[in-house]
Amino acid sequence: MTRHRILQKGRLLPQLESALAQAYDVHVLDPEQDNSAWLAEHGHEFVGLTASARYGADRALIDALPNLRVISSFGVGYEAIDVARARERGIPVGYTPDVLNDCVADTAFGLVIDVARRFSAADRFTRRGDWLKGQYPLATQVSGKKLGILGMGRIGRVIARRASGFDMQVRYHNRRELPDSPFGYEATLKGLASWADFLVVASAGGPETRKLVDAGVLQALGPEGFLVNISRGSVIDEAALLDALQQGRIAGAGLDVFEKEPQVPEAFFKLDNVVLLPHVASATRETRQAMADLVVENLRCFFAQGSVKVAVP
Ligand code: 8YV
Repeated sequence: MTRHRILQKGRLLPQLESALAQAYDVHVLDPEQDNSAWLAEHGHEFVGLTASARYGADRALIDALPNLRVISSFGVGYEAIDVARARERGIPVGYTPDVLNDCVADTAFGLVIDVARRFSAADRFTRRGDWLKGQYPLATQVSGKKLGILGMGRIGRVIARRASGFDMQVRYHNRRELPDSPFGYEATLKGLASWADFLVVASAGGPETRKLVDAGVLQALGPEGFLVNISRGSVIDEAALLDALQQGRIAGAGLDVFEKEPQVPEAFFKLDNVVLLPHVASATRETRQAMADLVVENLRCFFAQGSVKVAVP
C-alpha cells in the first residue's frame, strides 16, 4: 500500500518527525525559504499538512496543495492557520489543546511569583556579588492578592485553580460572561485591571484580541500592579508596555511571548522590573510529548475514520 504523502512545514521534535516518517511519506518544507516554485510542481502530491502554532499555514500554502485533505498542527494557538480557507475547502484542522494547560498555567504562576518577588533580578544581584555590599530590596507578596485573568478559557481556568493554593481572589474578563464560572466577571478589561494586583493574559491571539492591553489598561493596572502574558505578544501593545515599565506606571511584567518572536526589543533588557522568557510555557518534555502524540493521533484518526481526534472549533 502506498503511504500518504504529508508536507511537514518546519522542523518538529525529533521523536515527532520519526513517528511521522514511520507512518507517512514526509517532505519537510523550510518555512524560511520561498517555496512557491517547488510547491507549484509538487503541491498536488500532498494529502496531509503538519503545521504549528509557530509556522502556521496561510491561504497561499493551503491553495498550493490542491489535494490536501487534512491539517494537523502542533500547538493550541491556531491564529497563524487560515482556518476559514481550510473550512471552505472542507479540510479539517487538528490541533493540541488541553494537554498543555498544566504547564502553561504553571508558567503563568512562575512569572507571577518571579516578577513580584523579583527572584530573577535577585539571582542577578547574587551573581554580581552585590549581596556582599548589602541586602536585596524588599519585594511584593503574592499570597492573598487579587488575580485578574483576561481570557477564562481552558488555560485561564487552570490558572484560576492554581490561584486557590495561594489564597488569591480571582476575577476575569472575557468577551462574554460565562454562565458556569465560580469567579466574578468584569465587563471591561479596564475594570479588571484596576481591580487586580496581577493581570494575567490568557486569551487567544489573532485580530480579535490585538493590542487589547493598551496604555489605558496599563494605566488602570497602576504603579502597584503586575502584568503577566503567557498567551500571544499581539494581545499587548508592546511599545505602551515598555513605556509603562520604563516610567514605573506599572510595577513589573512577566512575559513569555512577544510581538515579533524571537526578537525582543533590546530596551527590555535594561529593565530589572521585567522577566523575559523565550516562549517556553509549554516547553517541558512531558507536555511537548503529549502535544506530539496528539499531532500523530489527529492524522491517524483522520486516515482511519475520516475525522481528526481534536479539531479547531
Ligand atoms: C507552541 C504555543 O508549542 O501551543 C501554542 O499555541 O504557543 C506553544 O505551546 C509553540 O508555539 C510551538 O509551535
